Amino acid sequence: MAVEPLLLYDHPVSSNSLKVRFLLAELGLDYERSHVPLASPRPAGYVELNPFGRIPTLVDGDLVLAESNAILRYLADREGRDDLYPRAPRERAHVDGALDTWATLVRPKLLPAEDLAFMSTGDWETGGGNWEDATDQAALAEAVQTAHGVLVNWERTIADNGTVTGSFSIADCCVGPVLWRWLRLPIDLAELPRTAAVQRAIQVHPSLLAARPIA
Ligand SMILES: N[C@@H](CCC(=O)N[C@@H](CS)C(=O)NCC(=O)O)C(=O)O
Repeated sequence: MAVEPLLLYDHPVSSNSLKVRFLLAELGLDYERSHVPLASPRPAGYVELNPFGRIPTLVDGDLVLAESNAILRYLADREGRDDLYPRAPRERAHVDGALDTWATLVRPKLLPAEDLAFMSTGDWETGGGNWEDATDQAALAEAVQTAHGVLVNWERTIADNGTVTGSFSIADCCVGPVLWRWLRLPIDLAELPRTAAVQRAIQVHPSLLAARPIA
């Protein structure tokens, strides 16, 4: 019986989609991509598949899975990659904690600066905005300060070897795309050496580059 290829509904500029492409590259899995426009409303067929209309969604045979972190967990488990998502409860809890911390506490505080810097300056379908062109530079500076503030706390939760949890895992796939995007924002990470080390490692990671990041 022919095995259907994985199908990823994604968008080239979406950081949540890039997370999944980053892991798919790391796992060496083939997949097809279906472009979902960021403009609202989303195509009706997509909303049928994913009622919240958010991007990405992964289809694996009869499994339809939304939520990028759930997709990361699923794919690592599917491929039996305990190194990327450990089975041992304590180690798994550490990675799960990192994923949840990022999604609930860190990511929401970084997004406003990205919106101000890029949403208003570039073509969001193709990326390419520049923070220097943002009209409200004072608001952007304040949003960057807020982001720095949350990263001060995050810094205290991560490892000191250029990974989030001590060895490369799906937590790095989760945070990588956003830290990569922040290379294009005016933030000073001099006092956050662990965060800066993760950002440096991600920047040259072959699987991130294979996932073709654009910003
Ligand atoms: N919690 C969801 C969030 C997905 C999400 O918000 N994706 C963005 C693109 S990165 C999106 O769909 N934005 C369009 C919108 O909010 O309407 C996940 O992790 O997959």
